[in-house]
Amino acid sequence: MANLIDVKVPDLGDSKAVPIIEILVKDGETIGKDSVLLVLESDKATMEVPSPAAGIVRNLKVKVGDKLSTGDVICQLETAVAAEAPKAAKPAPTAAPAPAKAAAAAPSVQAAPVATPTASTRQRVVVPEIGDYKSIPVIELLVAEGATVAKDAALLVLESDKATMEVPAPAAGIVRGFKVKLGDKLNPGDFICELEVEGGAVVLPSPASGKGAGGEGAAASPKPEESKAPLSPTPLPQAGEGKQAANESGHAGPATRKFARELGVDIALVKGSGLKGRATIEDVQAYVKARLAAAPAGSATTTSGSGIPAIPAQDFSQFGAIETKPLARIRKLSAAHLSRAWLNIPHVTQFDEADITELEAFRKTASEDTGVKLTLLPFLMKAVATAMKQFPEFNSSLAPDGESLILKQYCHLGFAADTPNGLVVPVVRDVWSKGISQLAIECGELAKKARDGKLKPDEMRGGCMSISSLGGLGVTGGFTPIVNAPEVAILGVSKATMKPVWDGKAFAPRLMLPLSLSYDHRVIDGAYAARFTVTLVKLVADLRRLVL
Ligand code: CAO
Repeated sequence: MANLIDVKVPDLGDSKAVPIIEILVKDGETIGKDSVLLVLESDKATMEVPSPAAGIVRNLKVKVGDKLSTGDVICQLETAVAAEAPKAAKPAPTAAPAPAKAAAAAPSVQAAPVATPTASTRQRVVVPEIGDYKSIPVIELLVAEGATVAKDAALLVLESDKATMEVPAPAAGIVRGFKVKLGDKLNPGDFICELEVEGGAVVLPSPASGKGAGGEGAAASPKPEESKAPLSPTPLPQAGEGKQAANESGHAGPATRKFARELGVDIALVKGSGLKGRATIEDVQAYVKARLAAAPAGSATTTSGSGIPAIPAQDFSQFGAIETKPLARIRKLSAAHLSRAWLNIPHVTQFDEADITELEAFRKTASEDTGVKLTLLPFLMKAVATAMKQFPEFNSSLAPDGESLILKQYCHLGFAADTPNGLVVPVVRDVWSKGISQLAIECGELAKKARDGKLKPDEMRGGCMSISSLGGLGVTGGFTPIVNAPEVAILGVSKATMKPVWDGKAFAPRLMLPLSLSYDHRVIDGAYAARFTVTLVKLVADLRRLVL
């Protein structure tokens, strides 16, 4: 049977009229027990108010900016079982015991340091009284040893299950003896640091504080010391050098902070859209999206999120005149694709030479005989496809989980084509079943389409291996082509040149074609690749082998 219960603000200790900075549920929404209903934020603490039971939110009476005190009704909850309803008269322990404790922390944080005027210039700062909380992890350090802080500047952030608490500086001064580390678990009264102040007021912990983390008693007298350091706001070390902190206040609820930490996002860099510049989960998402979008495709090698430090931006105009030209879409796409492949695949490149003297002679006469312009490329395609049949791992892709190899029963080959807009890789289908003239015709058509920017997406998909031929451009040495993932190998071809080759009796002039075979070493072993190359070289040297 459905039952309506009032959900009230739990015991907030001494805090009154605490503003709502986030509402996480909607009227009519079905929520679970402990789902966070809203977030309250006082000057020094953020508190999430969880639902006391599972049910449907009804009559949500509050809005962001409303100021709530203990016992104020937030909404009603339609629960299935009447017996589960918490007693309205005692909302605090039932509704949200944890935030209640956290709430108590806020005034304590402010009240903990008790100033006792003396001639001393050192103030001792300890963790304030924060209710029943014990061993609260330090999740952010907002100052460092030697930093100059303003009064009330946050020194560090503690985060329990339900609340985030900043510990502020009780006075302006220079941070001394700051030994707290991220992850340290602190208790009320634990020593945080001393503040070297001008004017000389020693701040002792409240009587409830006990011993500090540094092992010094609450009443230990710090040695007087004078500071002439100028006071200025302390930079947030977490914001990172060279990066601009967008959320210097560091305001964010525990859930948002946790979300940001999971994504590796520094909350200080997230511009908050909430009250008082507080960052929300949406702000963290928007920040991540903006960072991803801001990284130009071509810079993926340096800023891809792979942890590789970005290349620092430079103003080239300081060295001379410059012109900025937008990158063509193809160039941007291929830049991102090549970067991914280069970063993900452990490449090995193997160099060899094939004797194409006979092939070249045949190519010329066959061109005349067939009336089809036969370049080297279709011959190489046929030879590569034939070698792939004998070495099927060259015709495979690694399964995304890295657990298996997907062997292909077809052979489509891509070839790199140089176009005015950049590199594209058209794919010739079913190379196993096609003759060299047919391959030459298709290569010619696809190359023309590529140059005219008329290739269809389907004509650039499904390749099993690629050939990158720079021979026509006059390149004579080897090079290291990048495997066109998810393919596992690519053959680079440079310009064939006449060379004296020892035939066992004498040096003979032979036309030698430099080959550069790059392969994915996760899939292909060096010996396997060597055997593939030897086979390929033989096939190219003697075309009769293609029909064996
Ligand atoms: N050695 C010697 N001569 C070669 C040769 C080689 N390896 N490769 C081609 N040639 C010759 C051709 O036989 C042709 O000569 P003839 O006119 O006397 O017959 C001439 O060079 C021009 O050939 P081509 O390059 O126009 O034709 P192709 O079929 O060999 O290549 C294509 C087509 C599309 C691959 C080529 O035009 C091209 O774009 N190459 C660049 C590829 C590229 O950019 N790779 C880099 C990718 S990574 O950035």
